[in-house]
Parts: sequence; structure tokens; C-alpha cells
Amino acid sequence: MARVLTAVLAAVAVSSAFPRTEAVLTAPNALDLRITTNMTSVIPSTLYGYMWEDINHSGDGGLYAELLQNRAFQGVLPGTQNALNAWQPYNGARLSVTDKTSGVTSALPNSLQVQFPKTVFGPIGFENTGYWGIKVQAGWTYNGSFYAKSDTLTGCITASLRSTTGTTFATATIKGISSEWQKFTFQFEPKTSAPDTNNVFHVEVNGPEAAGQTIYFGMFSLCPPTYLGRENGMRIDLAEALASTRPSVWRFPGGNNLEGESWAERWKWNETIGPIENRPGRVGDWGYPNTDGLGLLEYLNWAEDIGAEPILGIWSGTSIGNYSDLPTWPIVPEADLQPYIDDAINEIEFITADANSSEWGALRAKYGRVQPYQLRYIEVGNEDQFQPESYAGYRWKAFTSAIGERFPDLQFIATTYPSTALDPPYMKIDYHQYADLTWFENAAFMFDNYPRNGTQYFVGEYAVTSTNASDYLGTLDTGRLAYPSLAGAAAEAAFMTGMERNSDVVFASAYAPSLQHIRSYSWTPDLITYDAGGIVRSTSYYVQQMFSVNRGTHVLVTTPPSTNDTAPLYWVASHNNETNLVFLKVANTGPDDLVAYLHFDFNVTSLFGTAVQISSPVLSPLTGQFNITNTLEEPENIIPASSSFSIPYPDRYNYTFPATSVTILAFEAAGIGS
Ligand SMILES: *[C@@H]1O[C@H](CO)[C@@H](O)[C@H](O)[C@H]1NC(C)=O
Ligand SMILES: *[C@@H]1O[C@H](CO)[C@@H](O)[C@H](O)[C@H]1NC(C)=O
Ligand SMILES: *[C@@H]1O[C@H](CO)[C@@H](O)[C@H](O)[C@H]1NC(C)=O
Ligand SMILES: *[C@@H]1O[C@H](CO)[C@@H](O)[C@H](O)[C@H]1NC(C)=O
Ligand SMILES: *[C@@H]1O[C@H](CO)[C@@H](O)[C@H](O)[C@H]1NC(C)=O
Ligand SMILES: *[C@@H]1O[C@H](CO)[C@@H](O)[C@H](O)[C@H]1NC(C)=O
Ligand SMILES: *[C@@H]1O[C@H](CO)[C@@H](O)[C@H](O)[C@H]1NC(C)=O
Ligand SMILES: *[C@@H]1O[C@H](CO)[C@@H](O)[C@H](O)[C@H]1NC(C)=O
Ligand SMILES: *[C@@H]1O[C@H](CO)[C@@H](O)[C@H](O)[C@H]1NC(C)=O
Ligand SMILES: *[C@@H]1O[C@H](CO)[C@@H](O)[C@H](O)[C@H]1NC(C)=O
Ligand SMILES: *[C@@H]1O[C@H](CO)[C@@H](O)[C@H](O)[C@H]1NC(C)=O
Ligand SMILES: CC(=O)N[C@H]1CO[C@H](CO)[C@@H](O)[C@@H]1O
Repeated sequence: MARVLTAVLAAVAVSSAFPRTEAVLTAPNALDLRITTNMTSVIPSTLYGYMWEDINHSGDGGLYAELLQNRAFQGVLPGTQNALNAWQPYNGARLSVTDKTSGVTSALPNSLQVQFPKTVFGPIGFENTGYWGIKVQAGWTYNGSFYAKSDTLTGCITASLRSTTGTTFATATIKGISSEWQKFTFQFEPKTSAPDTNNVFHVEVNGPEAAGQTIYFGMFSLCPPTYLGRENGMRIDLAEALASTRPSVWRFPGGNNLEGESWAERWKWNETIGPIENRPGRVGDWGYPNTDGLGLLEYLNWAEDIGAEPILGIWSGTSIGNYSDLPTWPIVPEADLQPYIDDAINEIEFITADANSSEWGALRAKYGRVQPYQLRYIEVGNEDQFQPESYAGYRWKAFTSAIGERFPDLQFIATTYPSTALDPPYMKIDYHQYADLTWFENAAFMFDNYPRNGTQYFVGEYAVTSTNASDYLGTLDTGRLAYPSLAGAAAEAAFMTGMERNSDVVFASAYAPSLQHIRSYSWTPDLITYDAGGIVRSTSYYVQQMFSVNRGTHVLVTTPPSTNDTAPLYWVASHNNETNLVFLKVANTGPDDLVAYLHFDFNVTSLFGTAVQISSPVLSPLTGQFNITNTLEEPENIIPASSSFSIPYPDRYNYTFPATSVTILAFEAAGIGS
């Protein structure tokens, strides 16, 4: 079919400040769009959510509330300068990381050795610079702790929160140090907020008393109030931002960060549980050590707290170490796979087994969680299309058959390309896509003709990454986006209308990655960007939130259906049978305002409808306003605007969708689904 509708789909002048071209003004027609009462698929409750791994300090230095970087000297080489990352001496103390004295626990062999010169004037000590700063907030209670020992020094230690220019916000005195490791705890309650994040955690002793002596320190922690007050919990602003999109799936723990650089460095669930002193941490896949303070139970609790269902990734026998050496990437041979399968079975048992009848369930109870967690989905590996032969050859079968035999109610998600046949056939597949805008717009229809044969998609990672189709994973110079743009978010929304319309085939989705620390990142763009002090929600964030929060239970048929021919308008209509709300979600990815004459096969029963929308306040393609982004400096360039509009006729309404916008209309209706 030719692009018939494009001819009749054009802009209508609306009273707005938007400048427009003559070509647009001469095309007066609009789209006639009927929303019918016919329902197609039931929308699964799992449709929208997140993919999670510790990347760009999304975990350590991000969602995990811990404020001290390199708090326990995990994943570093003793004696090196790098091992002192984020630590600095104060007034001439000599710092080094050592494993020559016994560590706090066997999991944490490294300690901070602090040596004082023979002659010292004034206080002396060291500081931690946090994750590129520390937020000091009046009214917050900061829980602090560290381990210390010294063979000779018995005087008191002063810990404080202070600015880099010497203002002290809170202080605590620690007494009773001895030659054995002891844990010291304290609290900071600053009375004033610091004006910026140029603050440090400062530790000092009396110089003349300490002169010539040595103290060892280990496992520091400084924790502000957390989301829902959970101990060892989440940073409140980031947690609230994610929670307020009401995600319903949480895929974790990776991603490449599940796989490890080598087999030995893979994410090991059993080393992320229990007291933080028992967690060795690991060299993560994204350029920095992981503390694993954010471990299996923290993730499961978090998912439960925000009402998201976990999708648990299990290690499937490959690591990414020799990425560039493809296809000689190391793979566990079939004969050696059993221990890794057993490990996954133990992990699932730890999560789901009764506390009284299972060794692993009992361990979970010991760590504070008696009740088993809900778990339905197991994802076998990550992006195994890079090793399809062994995945199809034996890995998929080995994991799914052994785990399936033990846990018959679990559903498995495969991670090869959809074109790879697997034995047994996969019924769910994780599909990833990072691409330019045009790809996402075209892909708004990719699921429309997918066979309804029981196989379902999890669109487990996706984002518009670039304005440049031929270099969508390139650098910022070649079109890679630093932050999600308005145009990119509109293209993602176009794609999401296709996912929702076909949510009998697409049972879940996850934008990725979620978070980046602006001072240390590698993958752009991300949904939320932050520094030690604040966060910025991106245009893509708002699209995720708008789509997720405004959820129907059933897809409604529209005529014409959203197709290539109606581009650049993309839409999906749905009905929620609990609230009787009808939703119309529309992306306009084009440079012109477009009108739709809406007709309803039902009666709108509310006098008012509501609209939530992101669009550009100023429309100027020449200056690239479609590329407009929210940044830490300008976090509110694009924020959703809500409005209500009266619906004078129960069965029709005209609505103008602005250029490069995403809009969700909602109104109450009678006579659907009865
Ligand atoms: C709605 O469903 C009825 C009954 O199945 C069918 O006759 C009609 O063509 C459908 N309308 C649309 C717009 O799909
Ligand atoms: C801080 O410590 C207090 C007292 O021990 C405790 O009640 C509270 O839960 C802790 N807060 C966090 C976020 O761990
Ligand atoms: C990568 O390859 C090199 C040599 O080719 C090998 O020494 C190394 O162990 C490999 N790394 C991993 C993680 O397998
Ligand atoms: C975790 O399990 C692995 C086996 O997969 C084992 O080698 C390792 O020792 C265990 N670690 C701990 C701390 O129990
Ligand atoms: C587990 O056993 C304890 C006593 O040992 C009992 O109080 C508790 O009810 C049991 N829990 C379950 C879930 O069976
Ligand atoms: C939509 O149009 C684009 C560009 O013409 C094409 O590549 C794509 O296959 C079309 N999609 C569908 C579902 O027809
Ligand atoms: C469903 O169809 C797709 C596409 O042809 C195919 O890849 C998949 O294996 C099919 N699923 C089943 C269960 O036959
Ligand atoms: C709404 O639809 C769902 C899915 O079909 C169904 O399970 C539920 O019972 C319906 N609720 C009402 C109030 O009709
Ligand atoms: C809408 O309301 C009118 C007037 O009350 C009524 O005649 C008509 O049947 C209703 N239509 C539907 C689809 O319920
Ligand atoms: C967005 O920016 C890219 C790269 O600077 C440019 O090629 C493109 O034309 C811009 N798009 C719009 C709509 O301004
Ligand atoms: C929508 O606009 C068209 C064209 O201006 C007009 O004929 C129609 O009455 C309008 N419909 C409503 C519900 O305002
Ligand atoms: C790929 C990668 O590791 N990117 C950056 C993530 O953050 C670290 C700093 O902790 C950077 O060094 C990496 O380049």
C-alpha cells in the first residue's frame, strides 16, 4: 500500500507561538481517527520496567546510598596508588593499602595503613572524597562506621563531615581503639546544609600524640537516610525517581556485569549476601570495582518495594574478557558446565525455598528474610548471540532442562538473536536494540505481523543512542547522544506504541541503561543522570513514566490502524477495566503540528479529558530544538505538561499533536468491554 494517508495527514495552524513554513499551512487536512470498543490483547501487568547492572556508577555511587567511595579497598592491588582511589592524606599522614596485616574479615584482606611522621604539629589524618563529592543536608542523620586497630595508639579519633575549604558540618569522637579490630559506629546530624557537594569525610587524630605511630582502618561506611528507611538501602532521590515511573519488571544483575571479564570474575550471587563485611566485592565489567553492597537481597527487596517483578539473569558460561578476540571468547565446555548449573539452582533455591525445609532458604532467613520471594522469570545469560553455537549447542539446553526439572513453574528467557533456533524452543526471548531515531520509528510496526504462536518478546534493552544511523554506537562527535533528546524520546515513544499494541507478543520491556554518574560514565544516553548532589530526569525518563503510569488493561482497535502510512503520527489506544479510563498514546516524530479528529465508538462519560505531554516550548528546526535535552545545568528544558480539556460532545474531539511531541490523552468512557 502506498503512503495514502500521508497525503491527508498534515498540519493545521493552531494558535501557538510556533513559527511554521508555508508548505505546512497549505495542507489543511487532518487525520480521522476512530477509537473503537473492540479489544484485542490483554496488556500484561509486566509491560514496562528496567534493566539493571552496575554501569557508570549506577549502583556504587548511584542508587546504592553509600557515600564513601572505595570504602573497603575491594578489587584493588595493595601498595598501588590506584588502591587509594578517593582517599587523600591530611596534614602529612602516609597512606597505603596493605594486605600485610590481617584484614577485617577473610573476605576483606585489604586495610588502610595510616602512618604518622615522627614530628607532627596539629591534627593529622585522611579524607574520603566520596563519589566526586558528598551531599551534606541539614536534618539528615548519617550513619557512619569503620573498623580500626593500632598496636600503640589509644587516643581518640575524630570523624567529621566537612567542606574542602574547612567548614565542619558535623563531628563525632571515637574512643577505645586497641590492637584488635573493632567496629566503631557514630552518627552525623548536620545543622546546616552545605552549599555544594565539595565535601569530604574527614578523619583525624591529635598529631603530637600520634607522631611516629600507625593505625589500620578497614570497611568504612557512611550512609544517609535511605528509600523507605531500609538499612544498606537506596539513595532517596534516585529511588523515588525510578519508583515514580511504577516499573513492573526489574531485570538484574546484568548485562555484561553479570558475565565478568573472566569466569572467575563473574557476578557471584553467594558473595553478595549477608553482612557487608563478608562480601569481597569484585572487579566489575565497567571500569571500577563493585562493592557488592548492593547484593542479591538488596535487589530483591528493592524490586518488591517498587512493585516490580524480578527477571533474574543467571550466568550461562561465557565471560566478556576477550571481546575483541571474537569468536575465541572463552566458553565453559559442556563437560565442565555442571557446577555453574548447580550454582544457579542454589541461587534460585535461596530466593524461593521455604526457610524451614531448605538449607538455602534457611540462610536467607538468617539474613533477615523468612518469606520466600516471588520469582517467575529466569534469563539464561546475556546477549548470547555473540556465542550462538555453544548456546544453541548445549548451554541453553543444559541450564533450562536442569533448572526446569527442579523448578517446573519457572519460565526461561533466551538471549540469542530471535533467528537462532534453540532446543528446546524458547518461548520468551530478550531482544536488545540501540539505534538511531529512524530505526525506532520504523520499528513501531515490527511486532504487528509477528505470529501469535506463543513465543513472546522481552524488549530487554533499548534506547535511541544517536542521530546518526551509520554510527549509532559512536562518539558524541559522530552523533551519539550525551543525554536523551526530545526527538529521541519521541522516536522511543513511537516504538513503544508498537510494543503496547502488540503486548500479547511483547510481555515486558526495559529501557537501558537507567542511571549514570556525570563524573564517571561510559555509556550514553541514560534515563537519569546525577552527581553527588542532584539528579536530572531525561526526556526518555518522562516517556517511560507517561507510558507506564497510564496503563490500560486491554488494547483497543483504532481505524485506521497506526501504520507506516500514518507516520509521523504513531499511536495506541487502550482501556482500563478497573477505572474505565481510555488512553490514547500518541507520538508525533515529525517537524509539524498534526491534528487528529478523534471519533469514539463509545460515550465519553467525563466532562473533561486530561492530557500529559512533552514537547518543545520553542520550535526551531534550524537551531536543533528537536535535539533539545535536559541536563544537570538545565534540568527542566522539557518536562511533562498536564492539562485538562472539556469534551463538549461525548463521541468526538479534535486534538492537535505538536511537532516532536509525546502525548497521552485520558478520559472516562462507558460501554467498553461490557
Ligand atoms: C469489531 O468487532 C466486530 C465483531 O467481531 C467486527 O465485526 C468489526 O469489524 C470490528 N471492528 C473493527 C474496527 O475492527
Ligand atoms: C541508622 O542507624 C539507626 C540507629 O542504629 C537505625 O535505626 C537506622 O535504620 C539506620 N539508618 C539506615 C539508613 O541504615
Ligand atoms: C584473553 O586472551 C588472552 C590471550 O589471548 C588470555 O591470556 C586471557 O586469559 C584471555 N582472557 C580471558 C578473560 O579469557
Ligand atoms: C560461592 O560459590 C562458589 C561456587 O559457585 C564457590 O566457589 C565460592 O567459594 C562461594 N563463595 C562463598 C563466599 O561461599
Ligand atoms: C518454621 O519453623 C518454625 C519453628 O521452627 C515455626 O515457628 C514456623 O512457623 C515455621 N515456618 C514455616 C513457614 O513453616
Ligand atoms: C516502514 O517503512 C520503512 C521505511 O520505508 C521500512 O523499512 C519498514 O520495513 C516499514 N515497516 C513496516 C512494518 O512496514
Ligand atoms: C513462533 O514464530 C517465530 C517466528 O517465525 C519463531 O521464531 C518461533 O520459534 C515460533 N514459536 C513457536 C513456539 O513455534
Ligand atoms: C479486567 O481485565 C482483566 C484481564 O482480562 C481481568 O482479569 C479482570 O478480571 C478484569 N477486571 C474487571 C473489573 O473487569
Ligand atoms: C451514547 O449516549 C447516547 C445518548 O444517551 C445513546 O443514545 C447512545 O446509545 C450511547 N452510545 C453508546 C455507544 O453507548
Ligand atoms: C539533531 O542533531 C543532529 C546532529 O547534530 C543533526 O544532524 C540533526 O539534523 C538534528 N536534528 C534536528 C531535527 O534538528
Ligand atoms: C473538528 O474540526 C473539524 C474541522 O475544522 C470540524 O468540522 C469539526 O466540527 C471539529 N470537531 C469537533 C468535535 O470540534
Ligand atoms: C566503560 C567504562 O568503564 N567507562 C567508564 C565508567 O566509569 C569509570 C570510572 O569509574 C571510567 O574509568 C570508565 O571509563
